[in-house]
Amino acid sequence: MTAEKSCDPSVNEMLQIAKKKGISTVWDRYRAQLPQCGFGESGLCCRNCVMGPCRIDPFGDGPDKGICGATADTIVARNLNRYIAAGAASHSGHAKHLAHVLKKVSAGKAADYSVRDEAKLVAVARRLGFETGGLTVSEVAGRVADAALAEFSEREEPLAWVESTLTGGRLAKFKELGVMPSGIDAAISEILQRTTMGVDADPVNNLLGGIKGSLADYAGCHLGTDLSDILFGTPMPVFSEANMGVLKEKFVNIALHGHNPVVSEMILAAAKEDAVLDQAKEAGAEGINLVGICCTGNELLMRHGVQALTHSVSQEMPILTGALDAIIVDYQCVYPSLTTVAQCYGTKVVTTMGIAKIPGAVHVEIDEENALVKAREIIALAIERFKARKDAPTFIPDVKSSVVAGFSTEAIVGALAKLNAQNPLKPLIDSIIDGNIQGVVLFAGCNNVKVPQDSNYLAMVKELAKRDVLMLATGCGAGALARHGFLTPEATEEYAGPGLKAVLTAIGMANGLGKPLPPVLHIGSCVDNSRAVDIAVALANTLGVDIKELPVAASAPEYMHEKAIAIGTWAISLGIPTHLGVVPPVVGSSLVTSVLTQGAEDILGGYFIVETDPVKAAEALFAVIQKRRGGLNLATRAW
Ligand code: BF8
Ligand code: SF4
Repeated sequence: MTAEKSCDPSVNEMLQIAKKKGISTVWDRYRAQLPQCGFGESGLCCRNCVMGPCRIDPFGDGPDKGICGATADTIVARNLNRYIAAGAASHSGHAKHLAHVLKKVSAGKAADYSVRDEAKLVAVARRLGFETGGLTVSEVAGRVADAALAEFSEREEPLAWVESTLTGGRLAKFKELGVMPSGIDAAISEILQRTTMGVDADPVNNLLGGIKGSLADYAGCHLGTDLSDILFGTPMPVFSEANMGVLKEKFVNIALHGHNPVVSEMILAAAKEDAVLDQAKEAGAEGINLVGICCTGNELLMRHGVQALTHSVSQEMPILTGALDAIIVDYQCVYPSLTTVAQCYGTKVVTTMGIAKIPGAVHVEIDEENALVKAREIIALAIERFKARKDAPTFIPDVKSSVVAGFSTEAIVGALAKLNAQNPLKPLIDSIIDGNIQGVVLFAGCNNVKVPQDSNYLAMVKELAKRDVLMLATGCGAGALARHGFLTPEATEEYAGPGLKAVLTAIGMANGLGKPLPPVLHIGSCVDNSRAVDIAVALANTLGVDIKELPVAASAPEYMHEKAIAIGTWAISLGIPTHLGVVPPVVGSSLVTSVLTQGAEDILGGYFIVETDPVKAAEALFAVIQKRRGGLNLATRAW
């Protein structure tokens, strides 16, 4: 029964408790929704004006047009665009927040924050074409922050974070298609306009608008990565652990959840202060144990080795241990149900952002000007809850895996430089050419209640690893693989094919690890999918080809969020074939479906592969890699 819900043993342990106590979880609420609306599932429901809602009968028995005359193709394309706009608003809202922090840092107005990575600041400034000689760190930070903020509104020229980070071939393609965004917010607002009643009824033109919106999302993601690295440090390899076994009964356990390191970095800083620790000890705790959920967790894991508690669909579960004293959230992917479950246990749910409040939570607003003071206040709430529960029994599953994370682009290049200091990419390129590495697949995205948690990731990684495919992972996908021990040298020993194992061992040994690198490199949170692009662009430029010719692919095997749809769309636009393990809500239009899964290949080089069977999906991605190897005149292999 529970295996249908999750492959994670600690989640299944918690589900038993939920059942015993009659606590409703995401899986119960999913069941209550079944059967889900077929019109919504196929993208055929339009609510874009109040003459509606309108729905198109996919079987041709009912209406074939909305009241205004919009067809199935129009409605499906418009709905897809709105997902993309919402995804882009989320990623870029996160980036804009960071840009404001950097701006305040440069003006001396956010004393708790600083530029922790000056080298990255200078690298980003130079990439944008700024002279940095003779300028102070604050001055350079101010210019980068201004350039970042200027990305949002309408400008006369294309987005700097698109133009300065992609291959010439991609930029030429986007100009040819007229999809280069000239402002992130402008692109989002353009989608909202063109999809209102009576504007863009042409489905293909709408899809081009969606591509433009997705490129705005890409810019937001890349900005998010760059600015986080500048403010909080560029990740370098770290060792840590993942899963609910990281909770400690005798500690004040605090989970940090959401996306933006702006809040969680302050909680981390406050938790290290002697006075705060003393407060915890006075309450009878041995210390403060910070752990991460979802992408905030990824940000902390990547930069500080903070242990990962759980991800995405299982975010309610750690509360059932009784040992979680507080969940501090910023925004995005936070289930409102957390407060309902928390009420049964006394766990404090603390919201921190004005745009993201939850009924039943305590709200402590964190501004850049008061961040540390507020962080201390929030930790005090967690300590208070610890005091109340310290003599009560806890049920912490004895389940955790070790993890190696922290593979920023800089960290990967640094590790490769130990093999070839002059030309760090050469060992990787040589391995792809000689076939020890067949290609590279990026795993991204979420868990989705419609898929047994983690099952698709696990099956696909096993299939691809044994066929010598190197993998990267972000977001809750990386989290899934972390919880199941796939981000370890031991996983390379167990699952990698001989070629991949040899390469990862050579890199691991050259870096003093004494063991291979993991078969899947954790490159960060969901905005950090931009790191995968940086690697692909560097490979393409070194080889003198475009991204659409590289033996690379992506997979979102259990995605659910609008952000993931935006990322998937820019991935195919960048020329990366992208697998979706959950059927997207577009099947109500055969035109839109065929453009996204077939036509896009001719136009963009990338396209979606929709496959719910993970082994078949892995086979499809391997076939993509082989086709592209053939295109580069490299030796190919059968499945
Ligand atoms: O931005 S993978 S569930 S946490 S949307 Fe959300 Fe999905 Fe997780 Fe990260 Ni990405
Ligand atoms: Fe119906 Fe057209 Fe209004 Fe959509 S925009 S709800 S299809 S009338």
